Amino acid sequence: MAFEYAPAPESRAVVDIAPSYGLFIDGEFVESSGGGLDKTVSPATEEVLAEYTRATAEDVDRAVRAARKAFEKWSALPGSERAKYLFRIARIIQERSRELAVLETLDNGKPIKETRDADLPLVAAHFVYYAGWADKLEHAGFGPDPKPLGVAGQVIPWNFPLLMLAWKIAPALAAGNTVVLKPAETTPLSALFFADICRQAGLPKGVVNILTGDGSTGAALVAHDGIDKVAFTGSTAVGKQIARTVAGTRKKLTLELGGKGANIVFDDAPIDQAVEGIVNGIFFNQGQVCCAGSRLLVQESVQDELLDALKRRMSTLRVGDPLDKNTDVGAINSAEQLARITELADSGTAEGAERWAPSCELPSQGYWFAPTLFTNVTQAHRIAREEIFGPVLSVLTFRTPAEAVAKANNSQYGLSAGIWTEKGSRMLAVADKLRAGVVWANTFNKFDPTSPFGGFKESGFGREGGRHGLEAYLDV
Ligand code: TAP
Repeated sequence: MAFEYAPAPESRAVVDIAPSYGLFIDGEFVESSGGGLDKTVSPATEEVLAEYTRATAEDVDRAVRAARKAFEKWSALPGSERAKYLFRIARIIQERSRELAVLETLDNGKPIKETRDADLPLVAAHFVYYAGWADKLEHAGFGPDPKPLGVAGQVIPWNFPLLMLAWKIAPALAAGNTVVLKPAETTPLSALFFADICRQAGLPKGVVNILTGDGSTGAALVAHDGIDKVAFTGSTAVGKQIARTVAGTRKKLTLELGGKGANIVFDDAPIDQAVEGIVNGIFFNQGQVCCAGSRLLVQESVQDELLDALKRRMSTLRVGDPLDKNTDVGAINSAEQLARITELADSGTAEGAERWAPSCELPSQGYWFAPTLFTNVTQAHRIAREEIFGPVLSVLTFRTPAEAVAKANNSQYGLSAGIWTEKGSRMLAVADKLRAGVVWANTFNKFDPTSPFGGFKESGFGREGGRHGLEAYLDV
């Protein structure tokens, strides 16, 4: 049965969204040279939240020029001065975190519990962490006098809009670069609020420029002659296109692409703890996470016990109003994403896997998908190979550690993996053999600004976070 709901008015009141937004170029919100307006909607209610501007190639050129001009002075500032701005940005983010958490939840559809407790604290932590590096670059292990690259063109997705912005902007600025960033078309608002935070922090004009728009804006930015560095997070298909555009130019490139993470549960694992990790691995942010644990590999001897416990736990997940603090699973980000998830899940049934979902009422308005589990999955099934980017878990089994490793590595991707076992020696031995950029042991989806993150194979190259994240923005 479906039900109607309206977002809690008291939470909505903490954020003041303007009816429409311009582009943020050279420290000002300005009109486009002719790109027109698009609408961004709340995926939970389909309510229009605001109109934003679609940047043209001419706007891209204006923003890159502004960033180039600002680069001269910004890169010449002592690192300790750049650090002051980054610390100031971090502090303002902390002060405005309630407002930003509600904004992100409205525009993205993810539960407020997550924006409040995961996204926003991590965003502030990233700026604090890289502020700390700004005056210590010569000690970062990249030689005595590392130089910034210049202007960075950054394109980010919709799954963690403000956090992906922080991952890109904080290290770039700390290293002395200036940036032009394009957020995804379905989630432009937190980047526009971030532009306001840059003004509030007194950041020099042109150091950060925000261009809203669709894929064509991203393509124009990546292709622009005036940028020295491209940083992209998103789908592998677009990542390949970008690599082709950048090939043969002076531009340095980092790509953070898709994944099909294996969460491996051995028979000696603490089952209740593993169940929590599996749920967190695939239902956090509705599974719209590049490092999601979307393939569960369970040792045959504990399969029945684990699946019973997992189904019981999935039955307790609360799906619905993302602004409700008790909600575990929010809305899918867009109608297009919902259609992709639906199509892939249907292929699972068509190819012979067994589908299960707890009974749950989904709201009648908005984009929703119930937490779903597939058993009897083989490695040939599309749901075992393709990134679903939704709350859908594919379960496969194994008998020996060697078989677990072989199945985990049998993927075009290599971004993340999880291991659940009591044995430390097994953790280390298995982790060593997994071709995944991040391997978690007895936990999943844990992030920290000090830790590098990135993929192998078609999950991309380059690392974000930690000392390694600076390297992407320095001429070393
Ligand atoms: P993408 O199309 O890759 O979008 C990511 C970003 O790139 C967005 O800002 C997008 O703009 C922009 N973009 C699109 N085409 C571009 C081009 N030719 N040149 C430069 N920039 C371009 O991802 P999506 O369509 O939102 O999602 C599709 C699938 O990608 C998902 O189902 C999921 O599997 C995967 N995905 C992975 C990740 C991560 S973190 N690995 C993140 C998002 C999606 P617009 O959105 O404004 O068009």
